[in-house]
Amino acid sequence: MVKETKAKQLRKMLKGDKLILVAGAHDGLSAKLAERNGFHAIWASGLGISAVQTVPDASILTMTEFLQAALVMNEACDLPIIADCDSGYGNVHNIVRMVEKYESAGIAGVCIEDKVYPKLNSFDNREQKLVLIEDFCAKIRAAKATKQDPDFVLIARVEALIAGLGQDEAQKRARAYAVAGADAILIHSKQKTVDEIAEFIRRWDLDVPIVLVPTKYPDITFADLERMGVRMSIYANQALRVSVSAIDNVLKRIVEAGSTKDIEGEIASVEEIFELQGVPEMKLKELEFYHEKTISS
Ligand code: SPV
Ligand code: MG
Repeated sequence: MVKETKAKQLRKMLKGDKLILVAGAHDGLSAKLAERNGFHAIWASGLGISAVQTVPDASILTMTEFLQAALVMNEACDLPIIADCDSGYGNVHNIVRMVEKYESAGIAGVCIEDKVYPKLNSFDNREQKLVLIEDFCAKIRAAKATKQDPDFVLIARVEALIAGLGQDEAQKRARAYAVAGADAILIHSKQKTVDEIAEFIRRWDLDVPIVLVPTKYPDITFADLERMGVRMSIYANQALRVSVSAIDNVLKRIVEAGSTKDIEGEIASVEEIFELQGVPEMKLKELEFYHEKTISS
């Protein structure tokens, strides 16, 4: 039987009525850990991929570097990858090449946001500049016209609330992007409560699913999201942030204690790392390929 593509899996989830839980990843290991913990898809986070190279999330890395990172995640786990493609690395011509490259690499879907290129992370407190609605609709049309696989997903991200342009502008943009062919609308907010998002959703009456990134309003629960009819919730940077605090904490304690005795019981064993790297499968392959079973356990 032919295996369902990851794009089809993502498309099916998007068409369903269950909340899709998406974990932000910054490398293959974080993608695999998200899979192990029951998430349904991976967000190849622009913030995360930039952060692990210690550069700002401000279109500093190239599309090729972001794609390469998404590819590593795609190979590391069986979950569909949604690539955070920022503002699309340029204009409509860049979007065409972007979709060709991401789709042919087996990425299940991409998300583009209506900010200018180069962009700034949404939580950067400098001015957030948006492109004209018509220019962003042209990007959506270019992406739709380029993709070969009908299941390949295109998410359009509205940054009007982030830019402080208000609810009317957010609705206007979201509607235009849905009409231009977006498969889902990601509405982003940096408010500390859910009110702004709730208001947007109350007014949303198109049959195009809503995606949230509840970083700044962490009180919202899965049950709240389901009640509000949200289709996808992206936990974009928690894995990245915990890795920073965990690494920092352990390294600090080693230096302070002068040995690793006290932390040894708290950190992953080398065997667990081997497991995540696929060493058990590697051993099975050796048994399969060598006729004399001389492989040490
Ligand atoms: C990312 O993870 O890169 C995102 C989400 O785009 S945010 O950082 O909230 O902009
Ligand atoms: Mg991003």
